Amino acid sequence: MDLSSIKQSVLLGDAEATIAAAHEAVAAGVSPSSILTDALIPAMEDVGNLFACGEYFVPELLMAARAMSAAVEVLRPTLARSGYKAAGTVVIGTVQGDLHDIGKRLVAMMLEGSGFDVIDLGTDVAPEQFIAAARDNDAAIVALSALLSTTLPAMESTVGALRAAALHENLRIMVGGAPVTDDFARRIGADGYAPDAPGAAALARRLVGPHGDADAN
Ligand code: B1M
Repeated sequence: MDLSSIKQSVLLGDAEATIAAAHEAVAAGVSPSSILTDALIPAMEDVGNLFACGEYFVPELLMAARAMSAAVEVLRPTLARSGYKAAGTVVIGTVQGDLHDIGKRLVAMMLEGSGFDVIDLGTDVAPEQFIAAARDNDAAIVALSALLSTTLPAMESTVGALRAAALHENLRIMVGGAPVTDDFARRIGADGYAPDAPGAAALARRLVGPHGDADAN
């Protein structure tokens, strides 16, 4: 079955059309993992590229991510039954003292669209909460967001606490948010920094890739 209508509806940010097309594909017997890997993930990659070259802006990104999330909800029950193996679990949250969550939610949606299981802890998340969630869910990645320059120290102490907890040697930590820079990420010992949601999804895939790119900044 031609999956281009799913891809196209995500690109257009049309959630209703994406849901309908996903239902149609499932009814036609297309496997949910194929819908994800052959249509939804490539669509979000295209969205990321359009954003990177300045053709798409945050509203288009949000609409596409919403359409993609809606389709993931259609597929979720069947994906679980079909034994689809996610790229890994990402625990994400906005660091302690910071209540901004729009960009972080966008990042979470893009990560989900890239095949990760995402556990979103919300905002104002204490280091101990990140540690507990990463441990309990055997997370591959912990993703920290901060929007205030005053909460950058909380980001640094969360990275420190995660390292001190020594959960497992493959745990990767990625950071982002408006005041965060590549330099800052390196300085606090994060494994990677991404400036935006599509970049975060690409970074996460690199971090869990064959070389596990520690320091993929
Ligand atoms: Co606040 N706020 N805010 N605010 N707010 C900013 C961030 C600010 C820049 C506004 C300004 O002064 N011009 C300023 C911070 C200045 C600074 O520290 N440098 C600021 C301030 C000062 C405050 C308060 C202190 C205001 C006050 O009360 N006096 C207060 C703090 C509250 C707190 O957190 N403790 C506050 C409160 C709020 C609201 C609650 C009203 C609301 C948040 C609502 C919510 O999130 N649910 C709010 C908002 C909306 C903003 C602005 C207007 C918009 C932020 C946003 O959502 N952008 C913002 C000004 C601005 O940015 N123009 C501002 C859209 C979003 C898609 O982008 O979040 O940058 P962004 O996410 C991007 C990237 O940063 C990146 O990808 C995303 C998408 O591409 N990214 C990651 C984000 N996380 C990532 C993680 C990654 C990778 C990439 O890997 C893990």
